[in-house]
Amino acid sequence: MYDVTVIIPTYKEESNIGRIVSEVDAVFKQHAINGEILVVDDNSPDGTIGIVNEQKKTRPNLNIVVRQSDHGLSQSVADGFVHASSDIFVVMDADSSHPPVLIPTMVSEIRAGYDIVIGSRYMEGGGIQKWPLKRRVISSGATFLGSLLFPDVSDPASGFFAVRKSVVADAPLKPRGYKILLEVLGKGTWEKDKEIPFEFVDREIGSSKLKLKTIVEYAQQVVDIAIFSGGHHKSAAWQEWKKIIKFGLVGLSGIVVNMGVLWYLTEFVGLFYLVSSLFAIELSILNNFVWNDLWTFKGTRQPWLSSRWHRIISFHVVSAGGLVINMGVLYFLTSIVGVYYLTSNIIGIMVGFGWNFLLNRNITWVKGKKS
Ligand SMILES: Nc1nc2c(ncn2[C@@H]2O[C@H](COP(=O)(O)OP(=O)(O)OP(=O)(O)O)[C@@H](O)[C@H]2O)c(=O)[nH]1
Ligand SMILES: [Mg+2]
Repeated sequence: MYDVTVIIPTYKEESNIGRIVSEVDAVFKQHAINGEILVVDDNSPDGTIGIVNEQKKTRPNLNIVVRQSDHGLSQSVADGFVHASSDIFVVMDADSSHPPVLIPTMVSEIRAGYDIVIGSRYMEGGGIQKWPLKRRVISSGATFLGSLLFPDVSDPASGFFAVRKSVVADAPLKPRGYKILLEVLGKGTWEKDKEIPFEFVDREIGSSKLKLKTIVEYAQQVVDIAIFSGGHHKSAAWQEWKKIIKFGLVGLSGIVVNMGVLWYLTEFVGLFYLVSSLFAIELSILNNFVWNDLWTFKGTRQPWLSSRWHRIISFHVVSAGGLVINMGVLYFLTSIVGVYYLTSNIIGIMVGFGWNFLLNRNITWVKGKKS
């Protein structure tokens, strides 16, 4: 049994594997960590396997799994979880994009009680070196999609992370594609996560394997986790769904208020219908605010917005923006693109809803200390 297993998935890494193995092992020695290095290779046709076998002669803590079927990065890492001989796993690339010096920190954070420790490129202090624009755009897209599921994780698509064995041991992982971390976050059993920043260094040698298929698989994975979390009400992603659903229900209640007030003021008070509508809109916004404040975003208030008036004003500004966006989409799709106006309006409502939800979640009710 080892203290920790560093899992390194490889495919055709003959020019990198020797270096990363000795670097990781040096870190183990420096910090007196009884660590295992587990290379999980997809039967690379180059010299990768031979180099690892050669190094094994002088490094008893180095092991290799050579996979013969179901080729894939995520599958390989999941296989590593099964073959590792320890209770703490660190996953990292072979091409020195991930700094081995962070391994001891990750391990001690797991020991301190965190279930998952993520090496983040997107938090303060982290970064990416030498990436072409195309890679940055694709990566940001992947990160954005992932953050819909895990809004509190800055880099849910990171390939560098540590995880306690119990998180993944019984998890129904469906590994595919490149982003095993998302799968672990979505299907694993965990409560506390921590991110530590690191500077991602692009590979210098060897070839990249990123393809269009990777992007499609990733989108499928996000949908799969979203559906999974709907049936597993303890998962982190479900907490986010719950807010979206509550926000939607509150929005529906707002429509009822709006219609009711419009009808009452026009029929019984005798106001001109557009004047009634002004009151109707304002009352529905107030209705939505109160429900969202007491129910949807309960317990997620940040001190600087802790006064209710700030939140009311912020909610009004966001709602006004949502209305403009809804009408803008309606106009654009109907008059410029030529879409049937009721269809345009459904799309407009959805875009406006997305705007309202995201801005209110991130500005009006900033996640922070409970008040
Ligand atoms: N076992 C296995 N490992 C893989 C596979 N594809 C990639 N890897 C390894 O996974 C790690 C990350 O792959 P990279 O190709 O470096 O991916 P990337 O960092 O997104 O792209 P680059 O810019 O090319 O570095 C490396 O250690 C690869 O050798 C695969 O299909 N099977
Ligand atoms: Mg790489």
